[in-house]
Amino acid sequence: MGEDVARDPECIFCKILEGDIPAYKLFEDEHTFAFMDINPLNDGHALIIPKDHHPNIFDTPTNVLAPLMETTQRIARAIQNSIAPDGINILQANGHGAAQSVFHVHFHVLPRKNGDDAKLNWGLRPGDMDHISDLAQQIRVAIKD
Ligand code: DGP
Repeated sequence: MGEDVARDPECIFCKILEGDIPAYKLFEDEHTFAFMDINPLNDGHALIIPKDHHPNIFDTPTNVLAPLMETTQRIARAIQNSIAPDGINILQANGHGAAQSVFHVHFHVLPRKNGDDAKLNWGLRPGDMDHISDLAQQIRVAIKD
């Protein structure tokens, strides 16, 4: 990790990390990066990724998982304090059978609404980018050290 980050040039999340594709960034530190999901299940849906490319949880070293979980907690708290959903699921998918669509390990912070009847395979529908941008700003200001 760090200066010798492993990237996959074909990976969409690596392209975001390289700045080749735009993203609504929420937070970054030495090892992790957090940004808004562009196909949100609900308002405030965010993703947390390591800066190193690892396809899934099986391949991800524990020294990468630890800071990833720390950032996931930081973002979940910020979403709870800003968007104030009825609940939050933390979700991480491995393999097509688990509906993994991007093969760079990531945690979803999934805000939930009472009665949203969300399914594990919720389907990828494009969100409203202006709305996502507004939500990102609300979350950013709620992130604590
Ligand atoms: P999964 O299906 O668990 O692999 O989740 C991948 C998520 O990544 C999915 O909710 C949609 C999101 N996603 C896919 N492409 C992009 C992208 O280019 N930018 C952003 N911000 N999110 C993306």
